[in-house]
Amino acid sequence: MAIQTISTAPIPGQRPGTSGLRKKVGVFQQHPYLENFVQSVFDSLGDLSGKTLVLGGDGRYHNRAAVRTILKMAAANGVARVLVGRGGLLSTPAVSCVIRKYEAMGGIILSASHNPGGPDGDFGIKYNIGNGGPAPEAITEAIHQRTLTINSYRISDAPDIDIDHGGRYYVEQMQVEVIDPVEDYAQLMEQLFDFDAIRKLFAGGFRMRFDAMHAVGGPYAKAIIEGRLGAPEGTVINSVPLEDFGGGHPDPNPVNAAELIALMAGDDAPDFGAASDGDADRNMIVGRKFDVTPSDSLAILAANAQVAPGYRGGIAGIARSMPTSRAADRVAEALGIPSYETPTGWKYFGTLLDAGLATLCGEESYGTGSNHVREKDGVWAVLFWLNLLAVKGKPVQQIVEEHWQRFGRNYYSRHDYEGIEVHAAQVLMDDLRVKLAALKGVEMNHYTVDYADDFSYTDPVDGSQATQQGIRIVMTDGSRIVYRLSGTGTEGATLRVYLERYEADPEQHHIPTQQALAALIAIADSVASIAYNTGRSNPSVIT
Ligand code: VG1
Ligand code: CO
Repeated sequence: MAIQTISTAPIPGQRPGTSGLRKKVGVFQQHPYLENFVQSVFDSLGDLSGKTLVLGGDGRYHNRAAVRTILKMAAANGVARVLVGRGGLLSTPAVSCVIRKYEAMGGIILSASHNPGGPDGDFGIKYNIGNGGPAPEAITEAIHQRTLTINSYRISDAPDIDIDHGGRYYVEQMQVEVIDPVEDYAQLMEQLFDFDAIRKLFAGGFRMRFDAMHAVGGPYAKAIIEGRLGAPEGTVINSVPLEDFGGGHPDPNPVNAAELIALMAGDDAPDFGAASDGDADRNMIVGRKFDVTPSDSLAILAANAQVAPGYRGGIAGIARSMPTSRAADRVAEALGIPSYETPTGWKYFGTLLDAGLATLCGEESYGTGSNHVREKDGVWAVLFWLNLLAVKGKPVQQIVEEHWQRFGRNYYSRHDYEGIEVHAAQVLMDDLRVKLAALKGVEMNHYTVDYADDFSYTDPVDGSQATQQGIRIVMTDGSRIVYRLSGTGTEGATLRVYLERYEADPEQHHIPTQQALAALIAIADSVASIAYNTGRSNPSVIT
């Protein structure tokens, strides 16, 4: 066994996006694409001797090969110990949990999250820091800078270890502990939620379907919901992680989780439906014939947080990404706690959680979480809902409608234009920026523009700044249109248009969402000339 130093040359384009570096599998398979990036991560971290790292991924195609390579590179770079999930599996929130519990220096997550997998699908890698959360921009930028100057990487030629059985192994001097991917996470969930109450709920005949979408959430949901909580076998469907997610798109929204939505719309629908994404950090909540929007889910959990033992003492504040609806802000106001508006991506919540300013966080993209870890957490959100349903004893729909009656309803939708030409997307955004100043006071479709700007953010804890985080047009009644380009895609560009309208009157709470937002949708198209710029007359995905 020997440690080898292999010369290499910089590869352009290794810049992490909203959540890590994501590319087509074929790109990661090109030697030394992965090696260059991993060495750049290690080089940016400084002295690794005596340090522990956590390693795991969502099990997608190339996960195993990447785990093998990274273990040999970690050993060659002097890492003392690596905790790796059995089979190379760890959900994103589980990595966060394990980093925190064992006080690791950080962790490497192998996932492209909601992006499809398989040989022609996507792969991804990201580094999480010692608080368990995604590396902040300063670190991802340092990693990217390093990828531009790298000239060698270090790797051991030791044989592969067996990652499919728990136990302690060695690669060179480095200890590798193959851990159960679920155990530490499940223990944390038991501390946060009233498992007895949820067990009683299931024992009383409550029926649920959890669609793990053939992704890494399956083992967690099975072990916790069917195992510890006693839900009948078959409650969790598509529960075995597959390298290609069964050919599906592991994004838990009504479009991609159509199987679950159809089931929940049927006459024999169970009481409760839920789904999680590729790396199990996203969640979708569904009632009988009733979908809950992620922004409402955040607001409802915040308003009812005290039902869960982990939040009985109250919550300090709520943080949401800028495009997420303002439903949670109304709850914060009623509770007399602060609300925070951050750029898109979980990395911006880390400082607020660390400083104790926010307890709950959420994004419109089916992401909800809290200070229990530093990632959004799909299974956590589902357990929170189960706890809520057990305490309230009411159907999902009733809980949501009562929430609207009390706080008003924020009609909300996101329109995605996927795979449009990169240049066309850039032109659209640049043109919008030029128009912003002139929009103030303009009247369109019975709305008047209060202000229009390009969202920039100064972190209240560390003062770091982020600019150009989404163009927003805010109307005098609080309705909003937001435009952003996705930072997680691997092909072309994706334009996201976020639409929100507030309605206080309960008599007006049952309009179909797209109809309720029709005037704003028309304004969004005309201001940005979406059809003209993208050549698309309709979005490819509406959530
Ligand atoms: C999307 C979502 C964002 C989320 C990010 C990572 O980013 O909009 O809210 O944090 O994915 O989620 P973008 O840049 O494509 O809009 V995950 O579950 O893919 O790690
Ligand atoms: Co995800």
